[in-house]
Amino acid sequence: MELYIHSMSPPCWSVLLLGRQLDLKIKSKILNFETEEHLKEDFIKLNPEHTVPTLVDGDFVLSESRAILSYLMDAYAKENHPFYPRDAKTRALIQHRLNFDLGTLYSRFYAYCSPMWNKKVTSTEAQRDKLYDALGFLETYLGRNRYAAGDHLTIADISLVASVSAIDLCFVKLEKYPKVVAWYERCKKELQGYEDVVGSQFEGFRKFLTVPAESGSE
Ligand SMILES: N[C@@H](CCC(=O)N[C@@H](CS)C(=O)NCC(=O)O)C(=O)O
Repeated sequence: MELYIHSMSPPCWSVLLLGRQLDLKIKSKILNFETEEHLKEDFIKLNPEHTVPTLVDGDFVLSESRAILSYLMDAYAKENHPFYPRDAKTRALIQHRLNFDLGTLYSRFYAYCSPMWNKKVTSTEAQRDKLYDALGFLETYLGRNRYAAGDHLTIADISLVASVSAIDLCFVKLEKYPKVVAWYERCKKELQGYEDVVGSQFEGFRKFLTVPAESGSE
């Protein structure tokens, strides 16, 4: 299997993290965004949306990190693996959290934080407040369970921890969300290879950031 990635891409982190947990043989193909390798014809043929991560498994190609997480579980993990159990309600909760991450948490992170590296746009207070609301929703979910979708790690945690790591590295203050902080610390310890895949990227990523003075949750 080959996985097209960028090393500072949170959606790529989640797939790489799952690969580490399952010990999958995934060959990373790093795309250089500065030279627009992701816009070259060969890659567009694979993924018309030119996004990473993009997985190539034989003649099967899949983008969208959360779809890739589900696919890898179905195709390569043992039956009824705790990361993605068969039970309909558990799976529905996992899917809910993955969709919450895609449509709410990560998208609000991107709206508020991307101006820190993409200087062409600015973010608003309303966007900041929306991101805090999303962290508040995650706090509520983690008040019900120790992990995002129940009492143990699942692919929902792997996706969400990549987003929360990105939020953290953009200096958004998380202290107002103690359950999020405790869960984040727990995931960092429990996920094999977290430091290598994610933690090691913080310093390099932060070099690209211009942080607004008002950044913070008060
Ligand atoms: N929802 C997608 C987002 C993928 C995405 O936007 N990736 C960014 C990097 S973080 C990218 O490839 N950007 C390049 C582009 O859009 O041309 C996922 O989770 O895979």
